Amino acid sequence: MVFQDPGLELYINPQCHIRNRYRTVLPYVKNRVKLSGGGNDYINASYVSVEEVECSYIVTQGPLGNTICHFWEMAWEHGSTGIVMLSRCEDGSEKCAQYWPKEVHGCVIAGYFMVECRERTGSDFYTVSSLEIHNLETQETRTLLHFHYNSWPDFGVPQNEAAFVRFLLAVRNSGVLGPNVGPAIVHCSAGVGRSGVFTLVDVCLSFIERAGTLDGLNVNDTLLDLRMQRLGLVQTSEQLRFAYLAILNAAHTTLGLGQNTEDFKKEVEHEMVKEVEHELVGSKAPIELPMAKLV
Ligand code: PTR
Ligand code: PTR
Repeated sequence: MVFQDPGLELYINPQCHIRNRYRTVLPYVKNRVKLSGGGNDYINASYVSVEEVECSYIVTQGPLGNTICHFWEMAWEHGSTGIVMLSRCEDGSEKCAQYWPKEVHGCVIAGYFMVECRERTGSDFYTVSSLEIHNLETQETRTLLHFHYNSWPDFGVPQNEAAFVRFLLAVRNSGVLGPNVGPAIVHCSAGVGRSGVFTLVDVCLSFIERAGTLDGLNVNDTLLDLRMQRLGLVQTSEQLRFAYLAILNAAHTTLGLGQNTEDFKKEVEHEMVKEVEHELVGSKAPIELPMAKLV
C-alpha cells in the first residue's frame, strides 16, 4: 500500500542518498528539517508536532558516520535540551553511529562541535548521560541530556510497558519535552518504528493529562496525524498494541488510577486493540513504506 496524498511528497534527492541510513525511509518535503549552515541543507529528520497539547519533537534516523556533524548542528540550531535514543548502536549490524561519547569524560568531535560526557547514570535498560556541547566556532557551551533506551530491538517491543513508562516519565520529568525549550530529538535506527511508539505514547499522555481522564482519547486519529508528519511511524501491529498498553499504564500511573492489572490488560486486548488493528493496520493507514515512490 502506498500513501496517495499529494501533500505527502517524500524528499528524494540523489545528492543526499549518502545521508540516508535506509533507502526507503525519507522525510516528507513539507516538514523536513533544514540545516542552516550553508551548502547541502539535508538531514533525514522531520518536525513532528501536535499543537493542541504543545508537543513537538524532531524525529530522525540514527546518525551515520558521515552525518554526526549534521546531527549536532541540528540539535544546536534548534536549542534542543534532550535526545531520546531508542535503538542500540550495534544489533547484528550497525543501527546507529556512536555519535555521543561512549565513556564518561569521553569526547566526540564532529564538524564545529565538541561533545563531552560529564556524567552518566543508568539502570539495566536505560542510561542517562549529561552532555556538554561546545560550539567551536562561537565558543558557546550548552548542556543536554541523552536518554538511551538500550534494550528495544527493531520491529520489536520492550520487555514490558511498565519499564518503558518509567523511561518515558524520566524523560518527561527532566523537562526536555517541555514547551519552553527547543524540540527534543527522538531517534531509533530508521526513526519510524520505535520513535513512532515513543511520540504516540507521549502525545496521548499529554491529551490524557489535559483532560484528566482517558475518556475521549483517540489514539487512532493521533497516530494518523503523526503519520502525516513522518512516514511509517509505528511499524508493526505488535508495536501498536504495545503503545496502547503503555498509554494506559502511563495514564494510570500519572492520574493515580492504580497500577496495571491483569483485568485491565485484558480489557485493552479485547476492546481497543482488536478494533484498532482492524482499522489502522488493516486498511486505512499502511504500515508498509512507500517503496513505489523511490528512485
Ligand atoms: N552502557 C554504556 C555505558 O554506560 O558506558 C552506554 C552505552 C549503552 C553505550 C549502549 C552504547 C550503547 O549502545 P550499544 O548497546 O549498541 O553498544
Ligand atoms: N528495514 C527497513 C529497510 O531496510 O528499508 C528500514 C527500517 C529499519 C525501518 C529499522 C524501520 C526500522 O525500525 P526503527 O524505525 O524502529 O529503527
